[in-house]
Amino acid sequence: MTFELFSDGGEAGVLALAPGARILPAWAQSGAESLLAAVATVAACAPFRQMRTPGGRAMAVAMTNCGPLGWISDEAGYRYGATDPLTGRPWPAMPGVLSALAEGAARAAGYPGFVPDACLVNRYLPGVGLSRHQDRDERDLAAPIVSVSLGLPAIFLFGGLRRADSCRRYRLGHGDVVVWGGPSRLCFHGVAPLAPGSHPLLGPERINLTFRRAG
Ligand code: MD6
Ligand code: FE
Repeated sequence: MTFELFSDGGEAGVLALAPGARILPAWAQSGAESLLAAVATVAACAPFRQMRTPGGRAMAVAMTNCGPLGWISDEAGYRYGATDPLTGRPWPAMPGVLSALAEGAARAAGYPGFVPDACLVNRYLPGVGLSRHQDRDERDLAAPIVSVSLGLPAIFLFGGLRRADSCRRYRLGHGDVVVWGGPSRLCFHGVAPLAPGSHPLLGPERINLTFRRAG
């Protein structure tokens, strides 16, 4: 692995991915079952669906959202909206166990006072990945993103501020949390197609939660 031990006053066990971006290994592991129960309540109201890219193709990753705002992709582009286009209802409220986890992880990574207003839930199956992109649809780029990985491990590809910059590879396993902001907030990143496997809690799935300050 290419992790470096965080060396400028961070807590033991916190790893620096890049300036402003940190991995909290296994941070969410002990609470994973309650996080997954919360995700199930969200998905019961706002089902996982494969959104369309602006080019009209179905995304391989299945997504849903909770919180006041949800991330949406369709032929009209990428944006945040308060209404689930599938159900016509507001996105389900963000369960307290999710917002509390995001706030605590952000604090531990040096971003106190993080109050997310959007939680994007991504579901991957073996063979599914996410192509390289920047997260720049959020109005408040000063706030970090908190990313929680559950279930099957994935290789997270982390590049630089230009699309052409080469990527480093990090394995994100069940319960690992990435907190990402400051100078690396707009770095390109993606997820390599998942390897086949089965996780004790989730079976052949990876769930990723990303908490943002979008509005
Ligand atoms: C994923 N994550 O890990 C996709 N974006 O499934 C992201 O695209 C992401 O993990 C911004 C910050 C952290 C992330
Ligand atoms: Fe992203």
